[in-house]
Amino acid sequence: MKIAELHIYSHDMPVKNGPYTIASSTVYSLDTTLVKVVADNGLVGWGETCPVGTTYQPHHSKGAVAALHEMAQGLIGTDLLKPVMLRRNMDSLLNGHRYAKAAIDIAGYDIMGKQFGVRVADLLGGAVTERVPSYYASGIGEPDDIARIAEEKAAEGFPRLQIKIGGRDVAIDIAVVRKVWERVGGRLRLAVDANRSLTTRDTLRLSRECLDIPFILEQPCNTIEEIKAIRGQLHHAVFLDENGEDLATVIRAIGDGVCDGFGMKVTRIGGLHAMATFRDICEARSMPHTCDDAWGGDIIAAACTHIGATVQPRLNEGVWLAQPYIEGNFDPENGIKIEGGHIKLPTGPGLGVVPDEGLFGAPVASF
Ligand code: 0XW
Ligand code: MG
Repeated sequence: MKIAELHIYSHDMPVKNGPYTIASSTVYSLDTTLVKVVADNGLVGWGETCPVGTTYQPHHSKGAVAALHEMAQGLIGTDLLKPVMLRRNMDSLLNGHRYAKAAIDIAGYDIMGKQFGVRVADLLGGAVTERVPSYYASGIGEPDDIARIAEEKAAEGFPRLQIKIGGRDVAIDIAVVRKVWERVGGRLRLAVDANRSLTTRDTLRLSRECLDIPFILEQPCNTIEEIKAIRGQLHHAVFLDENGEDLATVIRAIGDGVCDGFGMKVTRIGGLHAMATFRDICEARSMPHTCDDAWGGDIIAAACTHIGATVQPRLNEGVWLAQPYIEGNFDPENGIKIEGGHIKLPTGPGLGVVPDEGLFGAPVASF
């Protein structure tokens, strides 16, 4: 079963009740990139990659389109039943750009699932749950506003809340964390995500002044080196997110004892094949982790949900979806939704979602 056609689409998604603000970016609308892969037996698979703006990671939407453009012609004829070969072929055509390659990898899994009549979760090792835990991520906000959101999300059934901090006086961030804990302490698990923005000085102060609050400190500083320098003085578990750039870095970070877990993005690591390897590395060292992406619609949401369904429950920190910030779904029938803080694993073959491609207009390129 070989790649016969490849179509690239760009689609603009305004942020519902936007903008969405994190320390590294403020975004009003996100430009997602979709790929439709058609196999020589007529089966169709979809992939998606959607950087959350231009400063969150070294990824941007125009870069995704350009990278896909660069590889597309050389991918025609590649065997879709051999995901390792597909990855090697992509690497032979373009160095790096895992976030763009991920869209092809996801489309490949979608087609493979359809060919064998099984779900992507089962191709990735097997679902351990049909109801995948999610978590809610706030934007940057004032203590009362974020505490109100925390209260709402706890009531909705989210098992975990990620509070965004950074880009201002750390005293305000400390007040946010304390207010949230006062309101919902013990009702959901907390992660405090600075998105690379804190100095080591402010990270130490945050941890020291919130000694009694059991949160995870996510990506506090810009580099692994900064985190490593203060790791021994912190009172909180540390997760890497943006710094977990590839499998080699993940292995190095675990080996160096720099972190206690990861926020991981399916596209950053290179797609579902690499994500399954990451999951297994984490399992070997008992590292909890998320299975997220930075943004995007039903295709990437389904991909994250499928891999998230295969993670051992004690290590599963949840699947974050942009869905609460997006109006509508690409798939009007089986679109991915968070209900009661959890996501129902789609039942159809492959990703189990079929986008209404009329939403995307004409492809920006076809091969
Ligand atoms: C909360 N997320 C998963 C979504 C935003 O893109 C940022 C990200 C994170 O944890 O950094
Ligand atoms: Mg993060």
